[in-house]
Amino acid sequence: MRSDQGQPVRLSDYRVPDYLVDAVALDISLDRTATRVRSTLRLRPNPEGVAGAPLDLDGDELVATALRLDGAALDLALATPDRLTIAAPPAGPFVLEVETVIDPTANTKLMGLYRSGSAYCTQCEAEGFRRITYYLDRPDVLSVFTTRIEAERDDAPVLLGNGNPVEAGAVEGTGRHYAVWHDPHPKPSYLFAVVSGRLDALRGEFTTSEGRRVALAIWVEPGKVGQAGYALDALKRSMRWDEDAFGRAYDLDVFNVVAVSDFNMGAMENKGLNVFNDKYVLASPELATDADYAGIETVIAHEYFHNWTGNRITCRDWFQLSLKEGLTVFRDQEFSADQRSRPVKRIADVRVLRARQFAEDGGPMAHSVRPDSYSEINNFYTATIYEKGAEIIRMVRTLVGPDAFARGLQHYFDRFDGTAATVEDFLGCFAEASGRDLAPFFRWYVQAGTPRVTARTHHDAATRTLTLDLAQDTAPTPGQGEKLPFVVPLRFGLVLPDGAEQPVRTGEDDGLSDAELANDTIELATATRRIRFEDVEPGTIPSLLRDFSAPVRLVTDATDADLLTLMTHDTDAFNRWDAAQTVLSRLIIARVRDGGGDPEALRTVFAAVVRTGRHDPAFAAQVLALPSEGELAREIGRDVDPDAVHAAREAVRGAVGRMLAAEFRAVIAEGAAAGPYAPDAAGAGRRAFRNAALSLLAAGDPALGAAQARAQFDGADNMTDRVAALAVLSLIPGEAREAAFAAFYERHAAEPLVIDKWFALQASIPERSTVDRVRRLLGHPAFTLGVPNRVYALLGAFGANPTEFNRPDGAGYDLVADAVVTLDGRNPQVAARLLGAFRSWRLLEPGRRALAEAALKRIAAGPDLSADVREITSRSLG
Ligand code: 0A1
Ligand code: ZN
Repeated sequence: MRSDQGQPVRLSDYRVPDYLVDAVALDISLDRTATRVRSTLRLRPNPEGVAGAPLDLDGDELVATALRLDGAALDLALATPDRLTIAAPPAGPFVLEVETVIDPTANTKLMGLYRSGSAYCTQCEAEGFRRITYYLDRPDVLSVFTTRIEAERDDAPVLLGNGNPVEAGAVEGTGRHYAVWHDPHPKPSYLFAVVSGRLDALRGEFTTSEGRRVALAIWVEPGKVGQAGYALDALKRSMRWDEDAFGRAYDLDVFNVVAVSDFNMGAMENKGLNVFNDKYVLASPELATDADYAGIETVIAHEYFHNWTGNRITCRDWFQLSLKEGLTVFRDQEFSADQRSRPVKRIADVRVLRARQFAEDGGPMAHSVRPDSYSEINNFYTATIYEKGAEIIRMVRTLVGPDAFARGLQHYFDRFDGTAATVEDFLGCFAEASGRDLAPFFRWYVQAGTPRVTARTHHDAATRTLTLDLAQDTAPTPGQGEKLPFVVPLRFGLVLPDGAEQPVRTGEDDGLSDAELANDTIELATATRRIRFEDVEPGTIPSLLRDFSAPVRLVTDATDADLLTLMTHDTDAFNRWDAAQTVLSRLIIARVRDGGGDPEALRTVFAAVVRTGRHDPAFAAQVLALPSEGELAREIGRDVDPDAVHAAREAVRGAVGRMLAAEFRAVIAEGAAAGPYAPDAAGAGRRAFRNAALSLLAAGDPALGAAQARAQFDGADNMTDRVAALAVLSLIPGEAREAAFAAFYERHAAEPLVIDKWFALQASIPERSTVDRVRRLLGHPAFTLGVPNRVYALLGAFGANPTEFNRPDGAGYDLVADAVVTLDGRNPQVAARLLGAFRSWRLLEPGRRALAEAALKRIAAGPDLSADVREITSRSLG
C-alpha cells in the first residue's frame, strides 16, 4: 500500500494488515530539539492476515535508540529512517518497545511533532505518526492509546492528549511535570495528537443528551482568549445540532480545541483534541470579517462532526477518504444552512464547487471521488474528495428521499461504529434502507469529470405538449477515456410566464415515474431521455436542476427573456440566482467575443434585485456578485485570453454600476446607519449587500467610488467593512490606494492574520506592476515562507490573480515556480498546494500555454523534488 520512491499506491493492492495492535502506550518526553518517544505496542498476528509474515512498521526520518521484543533487546540495525522490519515475530501476542528521538524544532514540514509559537503540537493525518515513532501507520489499524506527556513545567505548563485525563503531577527532583491521557475509543494513528506549551484557555461546558458533562476548552496563545468566544459558541451549537439532526452525542469527558499559527491545512479532528489553524478560531469584530466568522463556524462544526464521521467510523484506506470528508462536509453544510439562510448557503457552496472542483475536474488533476491510485496522499485533500464527495451524498438524499436517507445513515452508524469502512459499506446502507439498486449510482465515485447535461425544449401549441430532450456527456479525463452515463437527479418545476407553477402531468409514453413525480425530480440515468409534459401553457419554462441537485454543467436553450423570467419568478431561490449568473455570463462572454453585449436590457430586473435587497440582502449580494473570471474562462473553454475576460467583466460591472448608480448610492447611505456590529447572518447579509453596491458603484465611477470607499475605510467599526473598502480602493490606481494600504498596515502590524488580508489584496491587484509588488512583499519583514498562512495569503492569492499570474510574458508563472522550488525543500505540502495555480493552464491561448508549460517543466526538472511536487507537476504536464 505504501508509496516508495514515487511508486503509486493502488487500491487494487489493498490487503488487510498482518498484525493488529491491541494497545499503544506512549511516553513522550518533550524537548525542543531532542524529544524522546517510548512506544510500547501490544501486537498480535491478524487471524485474517498472512501467517508468519514479517512485521513491517512505517517510519519517516526516524532515529531509533532502543528496541525490545518481549523484553529482549533487538539489534538497532533492524530500523532504518523509514522502516522497522522484524522478519519472524512470535506467532502469538507479543510486546514491542521502541524508543525514538526526534527534533520538533527542525520539523519544517509541519507533519509529525513540531513547534508552533510557544507550543509543541502534532499533525498526524495522513502519514505523520510515522514521523514520531515506528507504527502500522494505516487507518485500518485501530488501537487504544494511553499517552504520558512530560515537559519542563515553565516552558510547557499545559499538557494535552487524546481522550480523558487520567493523572498528572510533578517529576520529583526536576523542573518537569507530566500528564497521562487515556483514550478508550480505538482509533487509527492519524487521529493521535499531543499539544503542550504556554497556552491560555477559554473554558465552557456542555451536557450531552445522554447526560454526560463535557468540559470544553479553546486553547490559544497567551493574551488571545478574548478572540476565542465565537469558536466556543460555534462548538456548543455544533454539539447540540449533531444530537438534534443526526442523533450523535459526544463520547468523552473533555473536548479541547487548540489554535496554532503554523498549520498546513484548516484544522484536524484528532480524537478529543482538535488542532486548528488559528485563522479558524480567532475572531473579534475589529480583526475578523463576516467571512472569517462563517469560516470559523463551518470548520469548528466540521472537525467536531468528524467525531462520528471519521473517528468512530473511520476509513479502511486512504482511497476511502471521501467516506469521512464528503460526509462531514455534507454535515457541516447542513449545519451552516440551519444556522444561516439555507438558499444563500447553498449558493455560496455551489460557487466554491464550481470555482474549485469544476476547475479540478476539467484539468490535468481530475480524479474520481474514490481514486484508484496516488503517489502522495497529501495531494488528495482536494475539492473533489471534499466538495464533490458532499454533493454525492446530497444526491443520495434526493434520490432515496429524506426518510430512507435518515434510516440509511442510522444504519451506517449502528453497523459500522468502531470499524474502518469503505464507500461501498456506506452506500450499501442506503440501498438497504431504500430497497433501491445503487450500483449505477456508484459511478459518481469511480468516474472523474463533470457531466454536461443539455436540455432542449419544444412546445406544441396544437397538442399543448412540452417535449424536453435531455442528454448527458462527460469529457474524457486523464486515464479515463470512456464514461458511462451517471445517474443525475434533476429537481425541477415548470414555470409559467407569470411566475405561477404549471402543474406537472406526463403521459404514458415518455412520462415520469410516480416516484419522480412525487419528488419533483427527473432521474436522468441514460445518455439521452425524452420527457413529454401534457397540458402545458405556451411560454412555460422548465426550471431544471433546482437547488443544484447534481454537480453537473447544465446547458439549456432558455432565451435571455426566459432566464429573466426565472430570475424574477422561480420559486427556487437557487435557480433565481443561477438564472442571473447565466444572463451575466452570456453578456460578458459576448463582449469577450465581439465587444457586443449591452447590460441595458437588465436594467429593470436588476433594479428589482436591488429592491429585494431591502428584505433579503444576503441573496441580493449573491446576485450582484458577477461570475468569476475563472468561471467565465471555463465557460469559454479554450484559447482563453485572461486580459480580455477581465476587461469584459469590468466593462459589464462598470455599466451595471452606472445604470443603477442612484439605487446603489441609496443602499450605501441606508446601510451606513445600520447600528453596531454583530457577526450574525442578518448583519453579514446587510454588509455584503452594501459592499456589493459599493464595489459596483466604484466600477462605474471610480472617482466617486474611491471617495465613498475611503470614507467607509476611515469610519468602519469592523473589519468586514474596512477590508471591503480597501478591496474597492485596491482596484483604483493612485495615491489614495497606497495611502490606504499604508494606513492599514500601520494599524494592524501586530496581527499576522490581519496582515494576511493586506498581503492577499495587494497580490490580487489586476495590474502589470503586481508581480513586482509581490516580489517586493516577499522581502517584507512581516512575510516568511515558514508560515503556511503567509504563503497562502501572498503567493496563493497571486496564483489566483487571473490576469497577473497569467501575464502574457510569463513573469507570473516564473514567480510562483520560483517560490514552489524554494518552498519544496522546506514544506512540500505547501509547495504542492501552491502549484494549484497551474490547474487550468491548458485553457489558455497558445502563448500563455507555452509559458506555463515551460514553468512547470522547469520545476519538474529540479533536483530532489518531493513526492508531493513531483506528482502534481507530472500530472499537470501529463
Ligand atoms: N482531516 C482534516 C484535514 C487535514 C488533512 C491533513 C492535514 O495535514 C496537515 C491536516 C488536516 C479535515 O478534513 O479537516
Ligand atoms: Zn474533514
